[in-house]
Amino acid sequence: LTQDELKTLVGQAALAYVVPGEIVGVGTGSTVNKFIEALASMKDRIPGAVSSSVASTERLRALGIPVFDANEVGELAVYIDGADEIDGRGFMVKGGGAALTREKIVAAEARRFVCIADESKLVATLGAFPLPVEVIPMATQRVVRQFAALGGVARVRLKDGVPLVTDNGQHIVDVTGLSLTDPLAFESEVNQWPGVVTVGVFAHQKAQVCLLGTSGGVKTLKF
Ligand code: DER
Repeated sequence: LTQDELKTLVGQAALAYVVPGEIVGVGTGSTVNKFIEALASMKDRIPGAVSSSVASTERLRALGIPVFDANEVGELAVYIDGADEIDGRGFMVKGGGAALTREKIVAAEARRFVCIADESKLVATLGAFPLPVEVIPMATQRVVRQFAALGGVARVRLKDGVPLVTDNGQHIVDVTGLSLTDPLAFESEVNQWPGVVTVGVFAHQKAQVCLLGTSGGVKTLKF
């Protein structure tokens, strides 16, 4: 099976976790896009969705799925999202799609985080994937220096040759050279650096379930 086929497999499998009659939390990325396509088949059985990005909102609305503002709804039963990496405890690195801040907000609203990923995302230790961190532009160089002090190399993410601007109007640095052996402590530490909006470690907002697309089918991991 190709990676695209594995993403379709887990995107469809995630429908089983959507609670009829309840608004569903929806993440961002190519795997989530497969979930959104599958969700269209259930759109008459749910009131709609809360979205973690402009990109996902556009896709949901294009399929006739109403999108609510997070402030309009209370607790969500489930949040479905992808990951750049996920370890054996359900801790994740996210932000490859530049939506990490709103993803963490919507994830925090949900009782259960169901991660959908192809098998390439499952790792023993987080940190091989360049860690996304959303920063206030004024603080970028200070944050770069602080990561350098930890042995990390932080680079401002560019789009068409200029710094990418997130849905929140901020910048992103991607950090290589880190080995995240204590994701909970690392997330707490970096999140309070001046100028950091969100660090792309999802340990405090970890996944409880991971639907992993493998050549042998969908594996359900529980954390
Ligand atoms: O940006 C994100 O956090 C996405 O969920 C990303 O981590 C996964 O995107 P993909 O499904 O396109 O690999």
